[in-house]
Amino acid sequence: MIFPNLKFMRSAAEAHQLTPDTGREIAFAGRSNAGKSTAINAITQRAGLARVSRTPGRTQLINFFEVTPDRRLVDLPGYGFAKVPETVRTRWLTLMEHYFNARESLVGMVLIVDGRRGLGAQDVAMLEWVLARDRQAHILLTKADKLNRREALRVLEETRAACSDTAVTAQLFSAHAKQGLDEARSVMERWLTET
Ligand SMILES: Nc1nc2c(ncn2[C@@H]2O[C@H](COP(=O)(O)OP(=O)(O)OP(=O)(O)O)[C@@H](O)[C@H]2O)c(=O)[nH]1
Ligand SMILES: [Mg+2]
Repeated sequence: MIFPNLKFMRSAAEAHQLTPDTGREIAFAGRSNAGKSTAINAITQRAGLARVSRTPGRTQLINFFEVTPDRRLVDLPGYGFAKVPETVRTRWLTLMEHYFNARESLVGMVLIVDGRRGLGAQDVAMLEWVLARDRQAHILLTKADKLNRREALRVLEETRAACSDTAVTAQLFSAHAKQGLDEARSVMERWLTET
């Protein structure tokens, strides 16, 4: 296990509440309900650490978790939910723009994509955001337990093809079936340690 001392640090609803921008951090982004919090819990083997929401779009906060004093995991609020007021959407955009524009310690983004849906327009926009800032990105095609072998391979191929002009990598993942955990961990370990 590479996250033995993981602990919750704080939630931020506004830019001034972000943790100090030092060291390195990895952000988990994705559509609401894609499985971000579940993926963080599975990868870190800490059930219930990042809250799993029953109502999509509930996590409108940036949640910071400390790996070691200068290494963090960040659970970003999801996007793409239909039933939220315009004010909530605007607040999301303001907070996320601030985060991506300012955050020096962000080394990479793990993009959580529901394997049954594949990459959507907003996922592509997120990837473009991090790539424009010269950060790394890795896609987890999650809920793979809901796909048969042929469907899983097809979405993996399509995703890799969509990213073929970039250094973005992609893998199949399932928190429920514990599929792809080590592959995801090794990418994250590399990002948090490489010089
Ligand atoms: N079958 C299956 N369901 C999953 C998997 N991962 C997550 N889920 C389910 O998907 C739903 C959403 O999971 P969350 O982890 O709360 O998703 P989220 O992306 O954090 O959602 P927001 O915080 O609202 O943006 C929950 O009902 C999970 O149980 C998986 O690997 N397989
Ligand atoms: Mg969540």
